[in-house]
Amino acid sequence: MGIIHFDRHVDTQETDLDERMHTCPWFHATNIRNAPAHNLVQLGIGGWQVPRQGVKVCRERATHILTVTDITEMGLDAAADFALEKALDGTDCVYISFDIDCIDAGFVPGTGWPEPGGLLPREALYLLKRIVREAPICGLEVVEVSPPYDISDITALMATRVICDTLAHLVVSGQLPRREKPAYIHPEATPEMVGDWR
Ligand SMILES: [Mn+2]
Repeated sequence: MGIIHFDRHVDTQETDLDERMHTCPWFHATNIRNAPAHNLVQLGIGGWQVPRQGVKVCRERATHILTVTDITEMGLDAAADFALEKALDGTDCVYISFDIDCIDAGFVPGTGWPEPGGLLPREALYLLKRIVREAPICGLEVVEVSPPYDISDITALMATRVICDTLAHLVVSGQLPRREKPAYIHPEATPEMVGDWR
């Protein structure tokens, strides 16, 4: 599988304070044969509040990084094209990891490492739309939402939007059915009520 990773941070160092932590998942994930580093695409990188060891690992393993500046300069569609091309090169499907801090701190205060200068919500949602609609998706995770730090639930709402948009794009692209098959269909139910299942 390819991995498309939305984040301000690369999260590719082996350990952090001698432990495997939330700064380390892609070091270990890309050690798995089914998830080669050359199919790891990292979108929105550019936060300052992380150690630099991960950058060295990205260079050694040749992961694909688009910073927020890269995405802004090349345009959203070119960035989506790049992500899809690299993540799908020789793979069967794409796993999406969405760290909420890829979005500018002004929109997502409820996270452990809020970073200024991130993606706008509409930019992140557009990239997500292109990716989910055009790639076979095998999974999505949304990480780093911290309700105790949140204000008026805006971070939680953003995370929920990412999940619900993904589900909707899976339906539109035919990867999920339009309607779950009802457990029971009343004999007098109309097609509008039960969909195509009868
Ligand atoms: Mn992060």
